[in-house]
Amino acid sequence: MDEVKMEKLKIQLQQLMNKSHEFLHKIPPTQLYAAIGAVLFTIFFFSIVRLFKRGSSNTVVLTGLAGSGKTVLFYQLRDGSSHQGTVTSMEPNEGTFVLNSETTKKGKIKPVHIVDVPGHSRLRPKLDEFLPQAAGIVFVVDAVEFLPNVRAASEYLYDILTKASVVKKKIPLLLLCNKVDKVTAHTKDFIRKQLEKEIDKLRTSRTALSSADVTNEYSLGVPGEAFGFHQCYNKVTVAESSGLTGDISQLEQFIRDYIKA
Ligand SMILES: Nc1nc2c(ncn2[C@@H]2O[C@H](COP(=O)(O)OP(=O)(O)O)[C@@H](O)[C@H]2O)c(=O)[nH]1
Ligand SMILES: [Mg+2]
Repeated sequence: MDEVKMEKLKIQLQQLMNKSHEFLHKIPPTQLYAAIGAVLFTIFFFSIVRLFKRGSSNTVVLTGLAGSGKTVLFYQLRDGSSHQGTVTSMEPNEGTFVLNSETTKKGKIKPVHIVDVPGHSRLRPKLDEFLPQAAGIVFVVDAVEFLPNVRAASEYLYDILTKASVVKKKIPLLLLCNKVDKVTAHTKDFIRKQLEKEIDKLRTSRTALSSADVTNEYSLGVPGEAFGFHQCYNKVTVAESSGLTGDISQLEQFIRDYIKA
């Protein structure tokens, strides 16, 4: 019984083979080659696209001085709440998730990998670990307690903007002026200008120091011109937020500008 079935199947298969053979013979060879070429090209094209997709990062690094509000922002992005009082600042917070504001959207959304790296100097080597794989850097500044910290913030920002891994890959940076819910918060233009002034001062003192020293770092700005963020190799933009009230739309926009959903 089984053998008969097999025999039938064999014959059917043979017929099919013959038919396709005939069919192929009817097609002019040039058309055949063109078809094969098209198929091969398509396969090639899609493997290249896949390669690039895998290479593109979905990491955004949140950094800045301690107390600027990174951890609160991290929780706002993930959960849509500030987790007041349960926040500690001594370890990097890390997570891969779909932004809370996007969870109601339909369809597949690409999750983002957010790393909150504490500004504590002891943990700064952590930053070197995460920066090379970043698609974007968010430098958080406390817009209220800004002036007492302007020097420290500028030094930290200077270090980031001259890192080879950041400059070579032209990683975009968002200067995020946080805590704008407070009336005493400085404007983002004021903050940008003050940071530019301070970095300008650092630039002269640091190049004087390191000219004979190791120079694997990159220099900032244009020699002989006052420093401005527009001179940076990487794109630097300025925005405002309040992690406390959940006003983080400009931050989310930045993230989605560089990590397509
Ligand atoms: N008014 C106000 N306070 C904030 C805001 N974001 C954070 N804070 C407060 O600033 C302090 C430091 O926040 P945290 O997220 O721990 O800062 P981090 O050290 O950068 O992680 C906390 O007391 C927060 O409640 C904000 O948008 N507005
Ligand atoms: Mg923190």
